[in-house]
Amino acid sequence: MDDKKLTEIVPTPRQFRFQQLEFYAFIHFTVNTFTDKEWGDGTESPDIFDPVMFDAKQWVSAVKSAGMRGLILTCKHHDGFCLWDCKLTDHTVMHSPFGRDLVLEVSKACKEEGIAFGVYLSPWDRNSSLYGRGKEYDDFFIGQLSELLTAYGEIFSVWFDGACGEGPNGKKQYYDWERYYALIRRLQPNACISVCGPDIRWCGNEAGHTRKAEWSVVPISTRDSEKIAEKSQQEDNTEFRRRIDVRDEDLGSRTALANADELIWYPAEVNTSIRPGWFWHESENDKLRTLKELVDIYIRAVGGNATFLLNIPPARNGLIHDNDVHRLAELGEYIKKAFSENLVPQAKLACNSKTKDDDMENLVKDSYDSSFEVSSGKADILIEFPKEEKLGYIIIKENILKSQRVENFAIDIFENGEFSEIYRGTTIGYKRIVPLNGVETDRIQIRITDSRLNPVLSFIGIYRYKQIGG
Ligand code: FUL
Repeated sequence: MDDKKLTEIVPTPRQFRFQQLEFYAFIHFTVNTFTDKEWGDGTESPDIFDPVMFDAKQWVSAVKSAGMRGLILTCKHHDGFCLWDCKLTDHTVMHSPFGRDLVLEVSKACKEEGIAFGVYLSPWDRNSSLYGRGKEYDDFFIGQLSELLTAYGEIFSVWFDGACGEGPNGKKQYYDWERYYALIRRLQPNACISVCGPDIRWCGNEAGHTRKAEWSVVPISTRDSEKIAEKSQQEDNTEFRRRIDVRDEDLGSRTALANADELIWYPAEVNTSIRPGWFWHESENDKLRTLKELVDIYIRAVGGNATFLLNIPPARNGLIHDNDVHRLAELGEYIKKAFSENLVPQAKLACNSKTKDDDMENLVKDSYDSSFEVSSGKADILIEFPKEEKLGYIIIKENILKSQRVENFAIDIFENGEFSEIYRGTTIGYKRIVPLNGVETDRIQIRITDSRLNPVLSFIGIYRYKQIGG
C-alpha cells in the first residue's frame, strides 16, 4: 500500500476522544474479594458480599489523585455476580447483605468528579445456567448490557474480556459479537468497545510490557474477537499475568502490513495491575508495584502511543487499601511534577524542512486545529534554550487526525561543541515520551529520519529533570 493510502487511515471521533483520556483505572471487585480467589466458579453465595465500609467517593478520589481520567468497573466478572440491580438474575448485590446498587453509586461518584465511567462485563459467565445455550445466553447477555448501558449515564468503555476457562470439554458459547456491538452503538454511540471489540486493541499481555514500536494502523485481522479470545487467559494461574508473547512485537511496520487484506485504526491499551493479582488479597498488601515501576509503565504506555489501564482492587471492607491509596497519590504527584515545566515556549525553534514560516509556534499549543507540518519525509528540528538545562523528558506528539506517520527518529544533544545522538526511537503516534535522565544541555535536536508522507506534529514539550520520589 502506498503512503498516501496508509495515511488515510485515521481514528474515529470516539477513538480520538478515548486516546486523549490517556490513563484510567480498572477496578476488580466481586465475590472473589471475599473468597481470596482470582476466578470464582459461580457457586458463591451472595451472602458473602458484604463490603461494610464501601464508599464510591473514596475510590474516585484515589483514582483522581493518580491523574487518571476514567474508571472501568468489573460489573460482572467470570463468576456471574452482578454489582448492579440486574433484573435478569438473583445473583446480584441486591441479594447480598450489601443490598445496594454498587454500579449506580460508582457511576454517580465518577460523574460528580468528572471521571469517565466504563463497564467490564465478562462474556464468560460461570453462574448463568444459560451459558453455552447459544441464543438463550446471548439474549440474557444483551439484556444485561442493555441495563448497564441505559441506567448509568454516559459510558466511555465497554470492556469485553476474552478469558474463558471452560477448556476443551467445557461449555461452548458462540458469542454473537455483532449483535452486542450493534446494541452498544445504538445505546452508547460514544463508547469504545475494547479487547474483544472493534475500537481499542488489547496490547496482548497483562504484565505491563509495551512494544518498542506501537502502531495504531494495523491489519484488520488483529480485530478478530475469536482470535483475541484464544490468546486470552484460559486457566486461573499467576503465570499468565506475567507472560509476554514476543511473536506479536511488530503489528504495524511496512513489512507487517505488506500482506494485510485491509488496514484499520486500532490503537493499543496496556492493562496491568498495581498488585500481582487483579483482585484484592490480604497477602498482597505489601506486594504493590513500586513508584518507579509504575512511572516506567506509564512512560512506556502513555508515552508509547497506547492508553494505560491500571487496575486497583478494593479490599474486603469496600475501600481501596491505604498502601494503594498512597502509591496512587505518589504517582499522580510525580506525573504532575515531571511535566509541569515545559521549556519549549522559551526556546528558539528551527527546522530545516518546514512548510510555513510561522507554524512552528503551533508546537507549543498542543492543539489539533493547528499543527506543524514538515515539508518532506525527513526533518531536523532544533530547540535552543536560553541557558543550559538539566532535562527530564521530551514529549513529541503527532496530529493523529492525519494518521500515524513517523517511523523512525533520533534525539541528539549538544555537548562539547557538537551534537551527539542519545536516543533512537521508532514510532511517535499520539504521544512519545522519551526519558532524558537528567542530561544537561542548551540545545536539543529531534531528527525524523523515516516517515509515511510528511510528518504532522501537534506538540513538543521538554521538561526539567525531577527525581522520582524526591
Ligand atoms: C483476564 C481475566 O481472566 C482476569 O481475571 C482479569 O479480569 C483480566 C483483566 O482479564 O483475562
